[in-house]
Amino acid sequence: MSTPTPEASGESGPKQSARPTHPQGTALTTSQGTPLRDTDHSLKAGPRGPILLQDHHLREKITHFDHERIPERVVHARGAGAHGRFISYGTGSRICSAGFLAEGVETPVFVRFSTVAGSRGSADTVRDTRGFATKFYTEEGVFDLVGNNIPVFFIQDGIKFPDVVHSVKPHPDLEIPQAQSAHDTFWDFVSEHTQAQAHTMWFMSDRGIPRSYRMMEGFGVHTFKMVAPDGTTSLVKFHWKPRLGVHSLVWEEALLANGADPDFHRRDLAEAIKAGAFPEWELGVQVFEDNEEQMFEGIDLLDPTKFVPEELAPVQLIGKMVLDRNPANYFAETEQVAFHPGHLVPGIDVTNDPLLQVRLFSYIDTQITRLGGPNFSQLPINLPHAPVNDMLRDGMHQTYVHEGIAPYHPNSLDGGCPFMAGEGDNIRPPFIDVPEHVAEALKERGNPVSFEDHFSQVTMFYRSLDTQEQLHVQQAYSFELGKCASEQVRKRQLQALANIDAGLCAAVAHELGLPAPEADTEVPESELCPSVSQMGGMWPIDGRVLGIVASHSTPAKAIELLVANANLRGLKPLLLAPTGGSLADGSPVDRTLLTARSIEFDAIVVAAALSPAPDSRVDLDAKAGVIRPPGAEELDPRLVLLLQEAYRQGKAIVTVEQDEGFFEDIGLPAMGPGLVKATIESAIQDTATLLASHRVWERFDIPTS
Ligand code: HDD
Repeated sequence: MSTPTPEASGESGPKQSARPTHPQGTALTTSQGTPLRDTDHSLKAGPRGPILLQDHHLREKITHFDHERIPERVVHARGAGAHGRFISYGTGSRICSAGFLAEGVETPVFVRFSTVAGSRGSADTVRDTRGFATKFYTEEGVFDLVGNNIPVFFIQDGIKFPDVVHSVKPHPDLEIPQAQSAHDTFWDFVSEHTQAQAHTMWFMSDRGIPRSYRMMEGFGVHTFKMVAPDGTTSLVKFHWKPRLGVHSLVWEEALLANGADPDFHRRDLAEAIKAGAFPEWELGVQVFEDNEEQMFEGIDLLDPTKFVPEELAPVQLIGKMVLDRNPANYFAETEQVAFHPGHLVPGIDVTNDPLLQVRLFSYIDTQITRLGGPNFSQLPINLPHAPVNDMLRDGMHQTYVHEGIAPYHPNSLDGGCPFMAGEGDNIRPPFIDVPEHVAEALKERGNPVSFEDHFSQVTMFYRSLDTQEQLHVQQAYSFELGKCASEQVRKRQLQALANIDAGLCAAVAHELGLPAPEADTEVPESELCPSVSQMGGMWPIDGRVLGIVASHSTPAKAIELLVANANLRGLKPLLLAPTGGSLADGSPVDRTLLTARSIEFDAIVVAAALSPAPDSRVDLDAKAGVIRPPGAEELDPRLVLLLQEAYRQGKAIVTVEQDEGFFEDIGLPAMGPGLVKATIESAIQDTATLLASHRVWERFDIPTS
C-alpha cells in the first residue's frame, strides 16, 4: 500500500475546511477555537490598572501580529497575481509528451507578475524588467514557467546574479534609491560587464515601462528541451503573446503614476478581471533541432543574453491562457506562491544554459528562508493538483499526517511502497531526465567563445525599433546616466553605446554634455528584426479606461448613452465630475477633479466644460500648477491640466458639443491628430477607433536629424 495522499485519503492532508477561511457570520474565536466575547479591552486590574500577564487572548493576538510579516523576495518582491486556466491547442503534442499540451486539455494556472528591483511596497510603474511567472497545476505535477517580459537576461552565468542584483538594489549606506536603476552602482556594473548591455537596452526601451501587465509579452528566456512521446527531443524557447498587443506607458505617465497611483499595474489587472475583461495570452514555442552544437543561425541557444528573432524562427502557438479570477487573499496566494524552474513535468526538461543551471539551485533555497522551512509546497497555493506521494517527512510547518512506518526506498515493510512509476503504478508517465552525451572536457571556470559577442544583437534590437521608440531609448539612457554622479561611469557607458550605435551614443552624450566617443569594437551591420517594435497594428481595447468628463447638470440621457456605448465596446468608463455624489442619471461620480489624474485614462471624452466656483479660482490655479491660457478663464484649471497632460501623453481627447474653440482655449492646437469634435452618438466610436492603435503616435515629435 502506498502512503495515502492528502486528496486520496481525505484524512491526512491539511484540513482546510475546518479553518475559518471566511469568518463572516460566525463568532470570533481564539486560534484554538474557543469563542470570545471581547477583543477590544485587555484584562486589567481595574479599569485604570495595569494589564495582567494572564490575558492569554491579548498575548496570542499581539504575538501573532508581531510575526505577520515574512521576508520579502530578494528580487521580484513587488507583484500581483491572478488565477486562470490554460487551454491547449494540441499542436505542442507533436514535439512534447506533456499531458497538459494534449489537444483540448484545460489546466488551472496561477500567474504572478512583478517588478525586479523594488521592495514589496514600491511603485508599479518604475523602469524595470517585469517578471511573468506561471504555475500550471497539471495532472502530471506542477510545471512552473518562470519568465520575464524581456527575452534576454543581464548575465550569462548564474554565479553573477548576486553581483547584478547588488548593483541595482539601493546603495547599502542610505538605502536609496528605491526601485530604480538610475544610479551609479547599476551603471557601474553594467558598463564594466558588457554582457549586460543586451538586457539594459531592452529595458531602456519602452518595454521597461509597460502600460499594463495585460499588455506584456512573456519569455521563458532560456532554451528548454521538449521530449516527444517517441523520445525524440527538440530545443524550444517559450513565448507568451498578449491578445491586447504589447503596449507601454510614456515616461511622463510612468513618473506621474509612481506618485498618483503606485498600484497602477496591480489595480489595472484586478479591475480588468473584475470587469470581465479577462486578460489572455497565447503560449508559443520557437523550435530548434536538438543537435550537439545547440546553435541556431550562429546564435548560441545556451547563451541567455541572446534571443532568436521571430523572423528567423517563427513562434508556433500551442495554447491559450485566460486569467479570470482575482486572488481572494494577497498574502495566502500572491505572497506565498513559490515558483521554481525545476518544477518540471514529463516531456519538458532543462538545458545546460549556465544561468538556468544555477536557478535550479536558487529557487528552492530561497523559499526555505522566505516561507520558513522545506514544506512550502503544502501551502494551498503551491499544492499540486496531481496526487502527491513523496517520502519527504517532518520539518517545520508539516501539515500532512503521514501514515506507514517506512518512508524509504526500497522497503519491504510498507508493502514496498511507494512503487517507482512504471513498476506498480503504470498510469502516470514518469519524469525521465533526457540522457545527454556530455563531451569530454576540462574542468574549468570559463565561457564558450560564442558567449563573447556582447554587442551585435543589441545593435540589431536598437536599429529595428521605430524612430519614436529609438527616441524613447535615447531619452531613457540620458535620464538614467544623467542621474549618475560618477563621470567615469557615464563615460564608460557612453563607450558601450558607441559600440552599439553612433547616433544613439551622440544623442545621449549631447544630453550629458560629454563628448561622444568612437566605437572601440567594430559595430556590426546587422539584419533588422522588426518584430521587436511595438509600433503599428490595431489591437483589441477590452478594459481600456475611458474618462468621461461630466458635470452635475449634464443631461441624464447623454451620460447614459456614453456609458452604455463604452460598455458595449468593452471599455471601462470612469465618470469624472467637479465634486462627488451622483450625476443626473443617478450614476455615482467615480473621480473628481481633486482625485483624478491623466494617467488613469487611456482616452478622455469631454461631455462638459467644468468651471470652478469663482472665489476658488486663484487658489486652484496655484494648486493645479497650471498657467491657464487666456481662453480658458472659465475652466477649472485642473481640467485644463488633465487635458494638457493627456494631450502630451498621446491620448485621444474627444469633445461632445463643446464650443468651436475649446481646444485652442485650453492651449492645444485647434485641430490635430487625436483631437476630435464629436456628437454624443459618435463620441465612443471615435474614441474606440483611436484607442485601437494604443496611442496617437503622430503627436510625438520625431527629430529630423
Ligand atoms: Fe529569478 C524570483 C525570473 C534569473 C533567483 N525570478 C524570480 C521571479 C521571476 C524570476 C519572474 C519571481 C517569481 C515570483 O513571482 O515569485 N529569474 C527570472 C528570470 C531569470 C532569472 C527570467 C533569467 C532568465 N533568478 C535568476 C537567477 C537567480 C535567480 C540567475 C539566482 C542565481 N529569482 C531568484 C530567487 C527568486 C527569484 C532569488 C526570488 C524569490 C523567489 O526566487 O522565489 O530565487
